[in-house]
Amino acid sequence: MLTVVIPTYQERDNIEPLLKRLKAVKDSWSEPLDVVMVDGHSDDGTVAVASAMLAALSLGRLIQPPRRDDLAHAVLYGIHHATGDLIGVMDADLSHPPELLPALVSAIRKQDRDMAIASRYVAAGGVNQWPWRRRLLSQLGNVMAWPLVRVADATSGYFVCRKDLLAGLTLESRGFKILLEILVKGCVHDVAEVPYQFTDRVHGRSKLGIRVLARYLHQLMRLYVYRWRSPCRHLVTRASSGVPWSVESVGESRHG
Ligand SMILES: Nc1nc2c(ncn2[C@@H]2O[C@H](COP(=O)(O)OP(=O)(O)O)[C@@H](O)[C@H]2O)c(=O)[nH]1
Ligand SMILES: [Mg+2]
Repeated sequence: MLTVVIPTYQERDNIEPLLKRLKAVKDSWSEPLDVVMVDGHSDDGTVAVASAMLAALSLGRLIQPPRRDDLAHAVLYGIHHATGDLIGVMDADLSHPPELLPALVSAIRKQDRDMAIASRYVAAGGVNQWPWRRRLLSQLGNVMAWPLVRVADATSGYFVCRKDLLAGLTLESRGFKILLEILVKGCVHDVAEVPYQFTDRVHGRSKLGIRVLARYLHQLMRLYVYRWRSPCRHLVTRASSGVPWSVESVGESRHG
């Protein structure tokens, strides 16, 4: 089963089209799919719209950490509550087409990979409508991560991985790019990159800002130190049992 974790903050107008598209994917696919939306205490109506639609479409549920969270914390919180053997992570803003999920899952199940990344930077992938400055920043982010992980789009926010891949990893909720954190700490090499066209959001605003960039640089620095202290000794780190992963434990309040 695939559990899709979707962090949301002030995404009211994107929820309906996103959940309708996810429902269409679910209905035309043999893989069981459910959705865990993790809301960062939006006050624009996201919670009410999402909770009602998730229930009406029998797609999943919306949860909220007790406090206002960050993006990385929201994703980890969602993974913690996910029940599928596969975990997907995607934005709520329609930048990440839900129709790609079957290709991502198939790359894992049929090619026996640990992870499939929706990639903007492999052949046939790309970004639509980005100003050159955002393109440059994104490319730069990947170039800076290249010595750590040999994937073209290590800063993608859209991926699917085996949940047991996370076994034993301590992922930091103050980190920003969870994918990069998993790739580095898990020494994940068995990765497929599936091309897609990133489309910029139509509704709402990106939360990417200077603070987020600074956090990315900080995260990179910590990951370089981490890799220097603990080099990868083996290629695949697929654990079979035990505590799946660790993150500071916080209570839960549930909606819908
Ligand atoms: N729960 C939670 N979700 C967030 C937060 N910040 C952003 N998001 C969501 O995370 C996803 C990525 O954020 P987005 O603004 O699209 O960043 P961008 O894609 O880098 O421009 C979107 O679905 C947002 O609604 C946050 O602080 N908490
Ligand atoms: Mg986005």
